Parts: sequence; structure tokens; C-alpha cells
Amino acid sequence: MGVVIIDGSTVRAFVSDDEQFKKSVDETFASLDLNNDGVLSRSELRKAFESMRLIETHFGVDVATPPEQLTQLYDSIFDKFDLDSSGSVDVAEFRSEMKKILLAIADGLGSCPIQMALEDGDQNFLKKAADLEASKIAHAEASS
Ligand SMILES: [Ca+2]
Repeated sequence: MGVVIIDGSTVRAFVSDDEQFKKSVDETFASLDLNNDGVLSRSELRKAFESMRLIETHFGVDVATPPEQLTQLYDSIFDKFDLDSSGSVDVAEFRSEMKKILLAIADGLGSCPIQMALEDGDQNFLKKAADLEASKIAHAEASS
């Protein structure tokens, strides 16, 4: 369990770092593709969002959402990801939608840093964004 501090520019820098972003998204996609068929099914994507805890929690505070409302929410998320309505989400669809989501989060954060509490081993894009920024700062300090 650790705490990272991120703001909009942290997230934006992560998304615009093509190589790093693609690597992170592809790794996440692979770990979410539980049956290894190369696409995410409705239930695989739902598990992904449940594990990211973007919906059930609001900045780390649990909020109660009725199950039927959650199912509706996850269905609409799936439909958003499944751009060609094929009934599954491929890696390109996943990449493009994650980019949109993260940029929306970046806009929401603006220049207001927030603290995020994270579990060890969290598959969390915001943590990856923070890690990337930390490694860049460390690199800049080492080379100066
Ligand atoms: Ca799958």
C-alpha cells in the first residue's frame, strides 16, 4: 500500500508517451484477457473495471451503488469500448478507449493534484502514470 500524487499533467504525459502507454495498455490487456483468446469479453472487461475501482470508489472512499445500476453502467462501458459492436473488445479498441478515459481524467484533475492510495501490485493506469513521472524526474536528476 502506497500513496501517489498525480495531477492532470502527470496523466497527460503518460498518455502522450506512445511507447510507454502502448506497453502499459498491452500488458494490462493481456492480464485482463483471462481465457487468452485475444479479445476482452463483457465479463472480462467488467472484472477489469471492478479491479481498477474507478466506479465503486470516489478518491478512495467507498460509495454504495445498487447492483442493477452497476450492471447498466458496465454494459454502457462495454458498448463504448466495443467500437465495431462485435461483442468483444480487441486490443486496438481497448487502447483507444483507455486513452480517451485517461485524457478525460486528466481534464478533470487539471492542475489540482490528488493523492491516491494504492494497493501493492495494483493494475492501475494512474499509478503507472505516476511511476513514469517519478522515473523521468529521477533520470533528470541523475543526468544534471
Ligand atoms: Ca478473452
